[in-house]
Amino acid sequence: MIRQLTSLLFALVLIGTASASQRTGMRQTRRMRTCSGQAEYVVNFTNFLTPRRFGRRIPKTGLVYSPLAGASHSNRVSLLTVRSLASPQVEQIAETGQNGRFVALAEHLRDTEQGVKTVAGADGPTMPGNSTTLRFTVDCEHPFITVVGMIAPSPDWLVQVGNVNLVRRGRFISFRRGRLIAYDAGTDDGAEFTSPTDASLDMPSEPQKNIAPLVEDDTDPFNGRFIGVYTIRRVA
Ligand SMILES: [Ca+2]
Ligand SMILES: [Ca+2]
Repeated sequence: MIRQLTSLLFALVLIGTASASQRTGMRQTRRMRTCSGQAEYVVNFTNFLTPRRFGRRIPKTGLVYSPLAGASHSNRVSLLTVRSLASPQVEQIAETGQNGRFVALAEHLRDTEQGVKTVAGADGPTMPGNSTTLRFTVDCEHPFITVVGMIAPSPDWLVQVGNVNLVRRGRFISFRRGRLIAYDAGTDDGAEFTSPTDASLDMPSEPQKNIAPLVEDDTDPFNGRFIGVYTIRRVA
């Protein structure tokens, strides 16, 4: 009798579990399907490249992030791809800190509806210890955000978040935070903190190399330490 009762209870538990997981499955399916509308995000980059943090590894005045530029975009667009070659637009940022070509391309892709939703650019550099915020609109078709700037002065070093997806299971995420590391754009072999405006100091990489984390290079003056933090916060 006890054994029969036990098996009956066991069977009931199994049925309960199955229907609960079916319900969860249905909820997840519904969630997958419900991506609709759009969301506003504020992306914040904080620059940690101060002499207090990095001492003599960096110039006495610290290092800036050149005026940050970015876009929200679809999965068919990558404005910057780690382990691929830098585009001429990203190369301009890495070599000069100027984002004109990058912004022009992103605006063209936006205006011709080729996978870019919004384009944003900072008014000026992010000084050592300071923060910069950019605002983006994303929707279900354009849930990715990419933001990039130069570490300046430097040979060709970048700070970036690339192709960050802000939709999870059909919903816009509310918050994301992470560390910023230095990337080598692969366009210049120099290892010194030289002025980006003095092109005579450039040592062009021949052939051009893929974009890669600077820590993978012997010349990394930051020793792999993070050079800042970013947050991505939904505001509407
Ligand atoms: Ca350079
Ligand atoms: Ca380099």
